[in-house]
Amino acid sequence: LNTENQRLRIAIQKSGRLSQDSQALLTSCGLKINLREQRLIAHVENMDIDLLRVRDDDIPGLVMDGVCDLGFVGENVLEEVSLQRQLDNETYDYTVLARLDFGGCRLSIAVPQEENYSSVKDLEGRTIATTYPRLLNRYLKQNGVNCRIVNLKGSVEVAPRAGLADAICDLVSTGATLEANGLKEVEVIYRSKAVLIQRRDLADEKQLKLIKKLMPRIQGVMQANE
Ligand code: PRT
Ligand code: ZN
Repeated sequence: LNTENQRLRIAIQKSGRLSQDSQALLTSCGLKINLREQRLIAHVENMDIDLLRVRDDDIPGLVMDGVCDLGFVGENVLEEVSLQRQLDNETYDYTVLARLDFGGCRLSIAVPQEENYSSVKDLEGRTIATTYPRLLNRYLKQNGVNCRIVNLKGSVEVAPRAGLADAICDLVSTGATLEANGLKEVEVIYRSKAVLIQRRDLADEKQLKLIKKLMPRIQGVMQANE
């Protein structure tokens, strides 16, 4: 795959919590985006940039493999993928260009409300359901606790009620989802925001120049939002 001398490729989430804010930020930076709802690729009309619209989980890998030049993604997904790729002996290099002012959330452990809980040691020997097995495993190791981790891609919050797990480790923003499922937040294991990342081996002069032009605009938009 020849990535020299071509349009800058930016990976963004196709539809989800980061899509609107990522697109709005780029639009505020002056990009005229020609969005056709179902298309994988959206061309930027006034700059040599293409947007690749994908699942958020695919964004870190696309950047780390050098298939996309930049990507907007949550640090939670970035760190999880990065840990997994280290274990799989795959490349996991990237550069963070900016920490953004959206997509804020925390990855937390929650247990049933009626449970007595005083410290992380109470989780010893328990089963925890999560979509973030690597981040959870790192946290448990650092705290010297042994648990069984059940990997679920969705509906994590119903796992305790369904008898699949004693506790969960999931993203929280307002806490309403935990509350609605009879759970309480007991440990925050990771705080996340959306970030803009760049692939490590980007060397094309034109593309680097374009990024140099974009970055002050992004910083400017974020300052104006403060
Ligand atoms: O389809 P695709 O795979 O691209 O999307 P997705 O469904 O995997 O991700 P999406 O769109 O839900 O979230 C994308 C990113 O937004 C996450 O990786 C986080 O970085 C960030 N983010 C910020 C959140 C939340 N806040 C959040 N609250 N992601 C998910 N949630 C969910 C959480 O999983 C739980 O189900 O919202 C619920 C909790 O919210 P509260 O407000 O009830 O606490
Ligand atoms: Zn996802």
